[in-house]
Amino acid sequence: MKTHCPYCALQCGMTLTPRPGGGVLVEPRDFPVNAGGLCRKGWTAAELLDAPDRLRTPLVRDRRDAPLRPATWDEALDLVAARVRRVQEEHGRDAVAVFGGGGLTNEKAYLLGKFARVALRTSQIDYNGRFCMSSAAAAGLRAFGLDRGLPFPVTDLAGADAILLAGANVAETMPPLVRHLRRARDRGGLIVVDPRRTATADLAALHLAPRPGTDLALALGLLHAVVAGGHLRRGYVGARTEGFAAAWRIAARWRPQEAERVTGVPAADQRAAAGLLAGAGRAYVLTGRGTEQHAGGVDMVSAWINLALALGLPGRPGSGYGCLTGQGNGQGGREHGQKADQLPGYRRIDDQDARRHVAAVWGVPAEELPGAGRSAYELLDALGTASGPRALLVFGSNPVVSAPHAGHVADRLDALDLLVVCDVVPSETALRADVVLPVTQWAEEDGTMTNLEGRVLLRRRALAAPPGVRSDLSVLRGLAVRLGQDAAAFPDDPEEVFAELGRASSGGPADYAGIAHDRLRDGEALHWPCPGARHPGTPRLFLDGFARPGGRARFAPVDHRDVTEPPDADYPLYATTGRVLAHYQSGAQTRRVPELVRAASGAHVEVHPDTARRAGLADGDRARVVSRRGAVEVLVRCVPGIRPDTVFVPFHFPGAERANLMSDPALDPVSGMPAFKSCAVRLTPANGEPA
Ligand SMILES: Nc1nc2c(c(=O)[nH]1)N[C@H]1C(S)=C(S)[C@@H](COP(=O)(O)OP(=O)(O)OC[C@H]3O[C@@H](n4cnc5c(=O)[nH]c(N)nc54)[C@H](O)[C@@H]3O)O[C@H]1N2
Ligand SMILES: Nc1nc2c(c(=O)[nH]1)N[C@H]1C(S)=C(S)[C@@H](COP(=O)(O)OP(=O)(O)OC[C@H]3O[C@@H](n4cnc5c(=O)[nH]c(N)nc54)[C@H](O)[C@@H]3O)O[C@H]1N2
Ligand code: SF4
Ligand SMILES: [Mo]
Repeated sequence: MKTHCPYCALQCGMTLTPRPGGGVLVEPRDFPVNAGGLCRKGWTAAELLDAPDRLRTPLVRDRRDAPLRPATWDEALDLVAARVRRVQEEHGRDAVAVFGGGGLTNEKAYLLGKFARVALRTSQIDYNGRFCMSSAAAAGLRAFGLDRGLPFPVTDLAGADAILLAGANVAETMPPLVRHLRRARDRGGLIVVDPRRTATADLAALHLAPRPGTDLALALGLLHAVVAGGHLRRGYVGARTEGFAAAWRIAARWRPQEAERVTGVPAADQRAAAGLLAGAGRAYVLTGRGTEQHAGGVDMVSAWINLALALGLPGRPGSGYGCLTGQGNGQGGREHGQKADQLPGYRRIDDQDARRHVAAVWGVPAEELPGAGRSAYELLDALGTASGPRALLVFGSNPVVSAPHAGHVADRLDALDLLVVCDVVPSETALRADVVLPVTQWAEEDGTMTNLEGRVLLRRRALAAPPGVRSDLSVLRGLAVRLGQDAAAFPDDPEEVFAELGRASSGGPADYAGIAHDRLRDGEALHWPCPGARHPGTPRLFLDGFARPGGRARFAPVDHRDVTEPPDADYPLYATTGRVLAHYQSGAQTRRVPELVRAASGAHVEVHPDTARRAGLADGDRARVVSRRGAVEVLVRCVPGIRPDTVFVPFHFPGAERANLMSDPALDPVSGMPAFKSCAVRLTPANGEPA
């Protein structure tokens, strides 16, 4: 069976073949994104299907302090419905909240949003994509009027002479994508912006290593260098953009020497980077989480977009700006209504026309649709408080490990009257739940995913699910019916749900109306928008104009601000967090694959040897990384390629190794993105300080 990987946004093509003696063989196939390649996580993905502790029956807890025990589906769903009703009767509709995930298929994300607004009638729904894509999405909307991570096929990158990667470590996070960077790399045009010398930076002709959280100043320095070097594309800026003068008034003050003072990146390197981009026939500026996951992340992305606009890249064939979406359905997951302020088709929930359209598809009065709710961290932070939700339903996320200030988030979850978690494995969040519902996963069900280039793909059911598990769609249907909804309004057939999604998205910015499972089964490559059954889809956006008034892109007048938590005498180092090749996200899935555990069995802190020595630490020691919120205990890994003022901890591990015990929940005011990529810490030997 031809299908796609369960993990990241590349959605690499693979084939699954059941083995005669049991188990499944995974092989890469020729799909443009991965062209026959897979990363280690993809190769071993089938092991997840029969993980020894795979959830196979619903579990319930009779009291908060009682252990989870097996239950029938009817018992578990009846219990959830009864307690949801009671909470809503006592505390109002918004006392029940929903938390979704960017790994859910489009069908699930759509039905989850509908379930929240129609069956629960709560405004309190958001999802983990808030922690992932939201800053780039907001900046993209502001600049181009539309947010599609890559507004061009990934394979277009292969034609570029120069590419700047800001805060993306694709050699570890999207290995098969590296092949599309080859030409730029061979021509000496690959530029990587990262405080660490990553495996990706090793491929680059130029590695710029800014202090964490100073990308905006760096992008201003580069913009200054482009203009001062006479490389501003005046014709393009005049014809296709607006707002340059206001943006330049700020950038004019940021000569590269000034940007060097703030970022630590030598002015000569800034000029070299500007020269490489300006001198390339075809060039791209791409951003990843390193530049986006800051309390000022939206403005940081805007600054990189400004640079791309000054160079005339967006909307030009063979060039552009793009954000590298992360989760398997990180793109589709942010289009169809599991976001607090959104309705399907990438519509705004406060837009009256959008409400009327979607309410008509749903067969409910538009006035009954709730308004916008809290963003992800604000929602988690409010759980169990006097004004916050008292019940939470989680689908496809493991916030006990992945949310910022995770110790506090775990306390908030424990303060709930009811926590329900739908998952395939007993994640750290599921283990805290009152009710755990076991669901089918990727290879056991059909469903569509929208990959990082806006291409909608069909993941096919390749094998039977273990007895006792149900699909997320069936769970939503079961709950909706128990809450008084008509079963027909909550289909559990993915194809039927997708057809409804098409109608709900019709006419919206992310229009899927013309996409259908059978077109995808036939192998058509369909990028949204695709408004009609005979429409060929839109692989490249913006070639004729941007999705803003007059077709013009907009420069944002953004200026550098310091990080929310600069280092000081007590916490003298920057800590940043991110990923390693072998593990995926909270690790709930990959920590159950033996080969991946052998590759990386626990967390570590990457630190410069001089910094380690000053802290009395050597390679292989146990260290504590302590912030104002908490401490992480990890192994020391000395690497000369990281800035001496910065340490790095991967966030895939649970318990005392949780990077998010220390991370800063300061939020971007526009996107609600937490500052995962920068907080102030000190480093001590593990036994040097009481816990
Ligand atoms: N192996 C693996 N692959 C994955 C995932 C995974 O968990 N594991 N997750 C998927 C998902 S959901 C996502 S979102 C993507 C994320 O993919 P990436 O964005 O590539 O991943 P990160 O490791 O979070 O961050 C990238 C880099 O940002 C750097 N960085 C830290 N602070 C700063 C800063 O202030 N400025 C700049 N310029 N860089 C900084 C870090 O050192 C890190 O190397 O990966 C996807 N692919
Ligand atoms: N410190 C720090 N924290 C971070 C980040 C960082 O860079 N640094 N990155 C952030 C980013 S970019 C992201 S995307 C988040 C991700 O963090 P999480 O939201 O925790 O992501 P996952 O670990 O993918 O969680 C998915 C859960 O859903 C389950 N699951 C998988 N498929 C299905 C399904 O079809 N249905 C259901 N019901 N469950 C399913 C999995 O088993 C797993 O338990 O973490 C964020 N947290
Ligand atoms: S790069 Fe992403 S989609 Fe491809 S095999 Fe690895 S995890 Fe799967
Ligand atoms: Mo992500």
